[in-house]
Amino acid sequence: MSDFKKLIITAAICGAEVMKEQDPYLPTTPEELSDEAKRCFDAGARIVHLHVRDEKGNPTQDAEIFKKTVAMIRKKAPELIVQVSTGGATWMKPEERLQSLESNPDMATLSTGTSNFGSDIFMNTKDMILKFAEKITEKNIMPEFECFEAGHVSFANWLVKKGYINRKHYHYDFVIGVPGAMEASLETICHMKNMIPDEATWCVAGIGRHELNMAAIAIAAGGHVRVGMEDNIYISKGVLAKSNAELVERVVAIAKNLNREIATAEEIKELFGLS
Ligand code: KMH
Ligand code: ZN
Repeated sequence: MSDFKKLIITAAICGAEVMKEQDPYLPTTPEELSDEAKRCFDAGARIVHLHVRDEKGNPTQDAEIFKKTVAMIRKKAPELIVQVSTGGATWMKPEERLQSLESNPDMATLSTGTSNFGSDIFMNTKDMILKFAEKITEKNIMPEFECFEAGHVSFANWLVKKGYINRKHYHYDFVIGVPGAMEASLETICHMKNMIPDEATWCVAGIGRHELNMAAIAIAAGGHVRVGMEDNIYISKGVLAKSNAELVERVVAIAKNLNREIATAEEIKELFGLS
């Protein structure tokens, strides 16, 4: 298990699935996303997991919108680590998804396998993953392995073993509780965390009503946490969170009660080998 004891909180502030009609508090414009990223940083998040939307509020991987949003985040919260999504939305083609890398982020997600995603399929074939890994490596971006299934952890390990990804440090995100994919449970977390290399770090993103309990388990067990409106829009049963920062504050409170300090951005950059 990694020696890094402090807690890394990632805020997934928008995603590609929730729409403003469902949640009027969802940030979607570059202005709103950058303000929200800053609020989350102030609340204790050190990584922002970023998707963007077009003028109509629909998911897009448009390079210019990513560039504009990332630049605004860097201005408002210069220390925040920016992680762009290469997952996009389920219907997007690989080339479209890869455009986010043009925004010069610190990190990017790398989904390491195909999974069910509600009624859709989130497609990540071996060829696609190798291409994504190559592009991410070319740009010297730190990948976060997005694992929706246990086999995705195996494939991420294989990428490392074969040298397709070669970094100072590896960070895995277990996205659990997506309808049709790996269930959100203590057993799932234990199984997936036992598969990763010793010095790697692991993060849990529990989907929907699983967000809070899975975060609590991860914090207690030495893992790290992702929360935000991409994964869950409620602060309590039937009550929408008014900001992603409320969801971050809630995990900070759990961490404090469990005596886990929140990592600084500087400490994470050192661990991850981000310059
Ligand atoms: N929106 C999901 C289909 C990622 O950001 O890398 C994929 C996703 C993963 O959100
Ligand atoms: Zn995402």
